[in-house]
Amino acid sequence: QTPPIGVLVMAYGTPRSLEEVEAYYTHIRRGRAPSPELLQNLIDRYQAIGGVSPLNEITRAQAEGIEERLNKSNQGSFKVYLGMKHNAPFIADAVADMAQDGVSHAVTLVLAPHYSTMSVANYQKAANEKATELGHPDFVHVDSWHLEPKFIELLSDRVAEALKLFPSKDAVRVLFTAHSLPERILQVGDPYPTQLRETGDAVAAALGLTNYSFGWQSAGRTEEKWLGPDVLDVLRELHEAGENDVVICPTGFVSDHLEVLYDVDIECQGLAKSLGMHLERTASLNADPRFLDLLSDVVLNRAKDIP
Ligand code: FEC
Repeated sequence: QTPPIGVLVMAYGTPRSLEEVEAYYTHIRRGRAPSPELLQNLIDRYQAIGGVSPLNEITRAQAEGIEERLNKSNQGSFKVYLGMKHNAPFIADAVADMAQDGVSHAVTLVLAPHYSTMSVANYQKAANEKATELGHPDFVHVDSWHLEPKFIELLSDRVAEALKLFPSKDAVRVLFTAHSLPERILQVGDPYPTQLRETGDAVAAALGLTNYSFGWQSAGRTEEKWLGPDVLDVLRELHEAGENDVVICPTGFVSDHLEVLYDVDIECQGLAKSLGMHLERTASLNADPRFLDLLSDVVLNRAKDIP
């Protein structure tokens, strides 16, 4: 019996309880423990969204939905493994499981649409390093899927739904956002900012939007310069210019988690309320069947490159 084709689905990961926050944060900071103030600040944010992030649950549902679709496709048998960047099950553990199961070839997919040397590339590096150590599997990577027609359709529908919440949608500003990264990525010609722009432009074209722009959210708490403009500054500027109706589409994220439920729903929403603005956020893709159809198509397409 031929072993299944492996699919390594990778996502950010989240602490499963408040007790795990310190280890998680230390992992994100590449082994440097956060100061007590930084740690408390992060714990406070998790508490504000109910104590834990729904990210693990949603990621799991996404991975299961992808596997189910792949195995209905008649293109062979697939087994999905889930690997997280910053918490268990870690990417290396998932690769070890694949090797253990005798998986010789696998596709990797990161649950983030845009490629960056500081995001997707690091997921791929973690997978490659473990596979090199163990001798297999051989990976083909999906680098980005930010212009997949079904993704653009789905986001366009999400934006259209949010626009319906305004009495007149014509004057509403649509802001496409993604997680900020240190500005030094620009020096290596990183495609991340261009890819965000391409997604937003494609959604705007599909909907005939003209009043739209881009913002960066959730920048790290470090000294170095991060990609801007920050979405909070964008909201302030729009308000000053008399534009008070805004839809935020967190384009770089595919699930409800801290950066959406806190940074957008609490922080941006709090600012908007204090300025008397009307802010809506597009619903996250989560385990929407249309989203899982699109991701499994992306995997199937990439699996064609397996020898
Ligand atoms: O719900 C949750 O518990 C997890 C939410 C979560 C997601 C996420 C996605 C991305 N991040 C990206 C880059 C960075 C860089 C740093 C950084 C720091 C944090 C911290 C938390 C956190 N991130 Fe994250 N990120 C999530 C959570 N992220 C918590 C640490 C405290 C803080 O700054 O708020 C800075 C690291 C450093 O200090 O050196 C850089 C990128 C994404 C989107 C792509 C992806 O999902 O991989 C890029 C979800």
